Amino acid sequence: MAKIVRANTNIALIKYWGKADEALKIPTNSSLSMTLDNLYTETSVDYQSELSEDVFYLDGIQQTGKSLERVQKFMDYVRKEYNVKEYALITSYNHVPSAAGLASSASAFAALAKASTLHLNLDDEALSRLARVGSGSASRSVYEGLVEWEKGKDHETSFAKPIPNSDWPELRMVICFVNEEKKKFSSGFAMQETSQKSAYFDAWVKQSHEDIVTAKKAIEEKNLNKLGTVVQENALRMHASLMAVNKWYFEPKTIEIMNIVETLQAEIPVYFTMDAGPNVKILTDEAHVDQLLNHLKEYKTMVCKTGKGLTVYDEL
Ligand code: 2P0
Repeated sequence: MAKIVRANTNIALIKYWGKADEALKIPTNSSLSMTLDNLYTETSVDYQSELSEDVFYLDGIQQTGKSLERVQKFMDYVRKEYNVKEYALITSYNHVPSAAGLASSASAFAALAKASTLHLNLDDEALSRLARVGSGSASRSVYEGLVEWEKGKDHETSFAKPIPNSDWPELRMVICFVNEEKKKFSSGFAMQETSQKSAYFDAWVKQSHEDIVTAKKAIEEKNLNKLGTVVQENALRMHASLMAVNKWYFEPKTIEIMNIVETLQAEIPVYFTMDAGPNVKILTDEAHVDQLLNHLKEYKTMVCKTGKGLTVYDEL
């Protein structure tokens, strides 16, 4: 029986937004993320000589169309890169609401990168590069805790790695579910529109280089106020660059939660970030979670800690 690989999803503290190379998903800026502990994908890949194409089941349902094509394209890349001859039966369970800006593609392609190459025993750097080809943010889900994806300049140099001495067990990410339906438009499309047409794109790229430096310094100092401030600013900068091409992911509840967090900031360290969807994620620490949740009673929430990197286990 094929082994199962679990990959946790990650939330960017400093966002990836824009590609220098569309096919290989080389980004225009480095990004920094927190791997979460309880939103994950579990995947097994069983190569079978009798198959004439890859077959992909997601949450028990055989996939067709775009969902299947994206996985087949990735598997074709694995076959070519690592000289694999067979097609595979791929079975995946997503414990992340798909396509709602909760980065399901990050955990999905990190798990698939490892599950499709178990026999090759690749190191984490190679797995991160491979996961990136599936989905940029997946390069970061290879690792536990706080992670930096250095943009690099080509396939060899663009991969993620753990941030040294960044162990921060008190850190929490509170997810506020605004809408778990499929997002309005894909992040790939939104990134492309922004990088090609937004008057603010160059400024976004330039500023994000500085934001990475600030965030890494704050992590080194374990300074939550400093980290949270740059995290929130960076998210707003990303969304501002997108809004400048007449597109946004925010819904009324997104703004309501942003306002609640802003008011609370006078008292406690809480900072919001949003991705390619309307859901809000709030960065805080263990000591302030209860007070924060008291103000979010009318929303569905989930409290996450930092989570592990890729894990492999035998089928039960
Ligand atoms: C991030 N996002 O850093 C940013 C912030 C969304 C907003 O990475 O095109 O699914 O597959 O490389 O990784 C979501 O984009 O995009 C994302 P592709 P991906 O988390």
